[in-house]
Amino acid sequence: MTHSCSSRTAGNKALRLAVLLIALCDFTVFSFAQQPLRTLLVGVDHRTVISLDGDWHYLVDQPPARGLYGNDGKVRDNGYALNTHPNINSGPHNDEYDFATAPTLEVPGDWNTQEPTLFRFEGVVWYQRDFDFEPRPNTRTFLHIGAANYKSFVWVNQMRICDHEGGFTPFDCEVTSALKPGSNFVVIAVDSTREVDAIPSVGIDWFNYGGLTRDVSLVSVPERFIDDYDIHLKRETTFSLPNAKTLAGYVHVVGAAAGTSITLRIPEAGVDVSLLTNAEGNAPFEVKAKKLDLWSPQDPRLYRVELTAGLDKLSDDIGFRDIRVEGTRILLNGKAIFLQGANVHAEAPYRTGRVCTDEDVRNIFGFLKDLNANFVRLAHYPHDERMERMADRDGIMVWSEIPLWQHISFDKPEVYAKASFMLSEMIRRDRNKASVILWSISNETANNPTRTEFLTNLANEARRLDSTRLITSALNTAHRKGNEMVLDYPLANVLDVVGVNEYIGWYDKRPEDADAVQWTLPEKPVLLSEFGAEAKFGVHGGIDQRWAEEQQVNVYQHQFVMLNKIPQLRGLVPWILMDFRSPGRNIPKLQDGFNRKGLLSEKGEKKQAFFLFQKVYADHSVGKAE
Ligand code: GCB
Repeated sequence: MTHSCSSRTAGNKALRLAVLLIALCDFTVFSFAQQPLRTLLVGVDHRTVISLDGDWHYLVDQPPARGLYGNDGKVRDNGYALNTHPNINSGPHNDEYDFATAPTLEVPGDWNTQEPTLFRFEGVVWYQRDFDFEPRPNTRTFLHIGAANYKSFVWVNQMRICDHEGGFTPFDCEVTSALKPGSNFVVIAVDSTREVDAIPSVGIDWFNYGGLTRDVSLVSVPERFIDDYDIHLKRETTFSLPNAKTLAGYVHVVGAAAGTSITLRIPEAGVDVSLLTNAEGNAPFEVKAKKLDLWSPQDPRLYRVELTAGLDKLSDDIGFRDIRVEGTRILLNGKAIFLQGANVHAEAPYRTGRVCTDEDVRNIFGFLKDLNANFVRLAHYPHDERMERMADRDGIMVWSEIPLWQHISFDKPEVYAKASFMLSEMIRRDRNKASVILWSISNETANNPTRTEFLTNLANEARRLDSTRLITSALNTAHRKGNEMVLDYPLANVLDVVGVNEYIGWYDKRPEDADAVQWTLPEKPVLLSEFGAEAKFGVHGGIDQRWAEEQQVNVYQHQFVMLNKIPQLRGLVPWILMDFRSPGRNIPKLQDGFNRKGLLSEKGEKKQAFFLFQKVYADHSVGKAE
């Protein structure tokens, strides 16, 4: 396996540190070795690829998954991975499986909502598909997997190609030497088993959809190819609109000798420059655009950016903007903004299941637009890249998060290594998306020194990887002194923007108690990153009747009284846009396996609270930009 990610930026040092940490950790007990971040082709959705989406044969490997794990716990390369065609009808009897006649699942897609017997299945499912391929000389080919939840083990033509841990980030495995002319096959074992030391850990409030949940493709590139680039508006010490014309970043070419020339063209911005790679194949640059319109929700301007390195050509659509914090204000292109948003899980509207199609994404953004939102928190893990693409086009600002969600083993170095790895994957995939303004490093973690050290290190890594964005986290451990809610613990010091989650009126106290609550918060921009109450669409009653739409509205109205008294409040992010599956939500007839805090039901039915926010956002009646 080629490790083509060389040391080109300070960020990469952090990445290598994470890789080293992973290498140092003894994973043999788990029979799993996370491999270093491989190429991870940036902008892969803008390349011409051979799609392997469609029907894949599958076999279920019920726990303890002896098809995948041997008695010693190690991954078996000599079982289903071989995809032999056993003698079923004649001759000596051998293996008892057969992909060729096995049923199929559609990729991308979770297995839970495709096959009723797999609805509650958490464990190992084996996927297999044949494909034709004609290798071309002087090219390299990668199998790109948009995401597979949670661990993946990949074989091509019986050769073990790679492993990956993490259910929400993409990975590439080089398959050049495994491919042959004509018919080939790929086998992927996906294990969705929850583990205490995984990220997320075992207790989650969403549905653990398993499978090859995002697009799978084969990507062929010339021997020298662009694997990574970062093209952004240069961050000056102070922002000035007339001077905001300089673009900066790097383009990295795998296999390039020092001095290899790369062209960077942005025709509509009057940029056409030749860059030279250094010994690491990296070409850092700074270039002045002749004219540049900055990206904003009002004008989500994207530029066609063309990169050429020898035979490799790639174009991407990129917006340029400046995001920073000044005191308690958030400034976009120098102007104070207030974020009017909603939380979103990657739950497909109408059909349920994991979001994986253009239509799912269009539906979600349709709801956001209808709500008059300018912001979305993509909870609690990186979503399908289509979401950020749509956000870029639609002018919706994004909070993107790694799945460090409650109950994390902060004391374990291997858990830190995983977290740092996921952070690198998330940032690498989306650093060229103008819509993404916030990287979130965690959600709701207990306040103690071990966690604070862990998250401080992670925040520092995020900053090293990307110094152009703001770092945040959703905190829920404010302590109460009478009517005062005080959030004063040290983690807030390392964040640019502080996310506060609270459920006064639902988990905590009565809705009207919010009116008297006074918050003591850090002198930083604060987002109410979660607040809300459950209501079942169609249930009506008094304002104090639990599950009634009227009560959900009542909770929010009292919240607004409280929130209007927080001077540094810079955003509203109700929990949550749409009801979502969560197997722990077991109140029959009301929840039926869904968290009902949505402003809409999973069928897209608008509850009264949806209209409340629609109006508040249209009138800008809660919260101020400065
Ligand atoms: C929270 C969590 C979120 C849950 C939500 C709830 O604090 O961050 O993941 O789904 O509360 O509904 O309980």
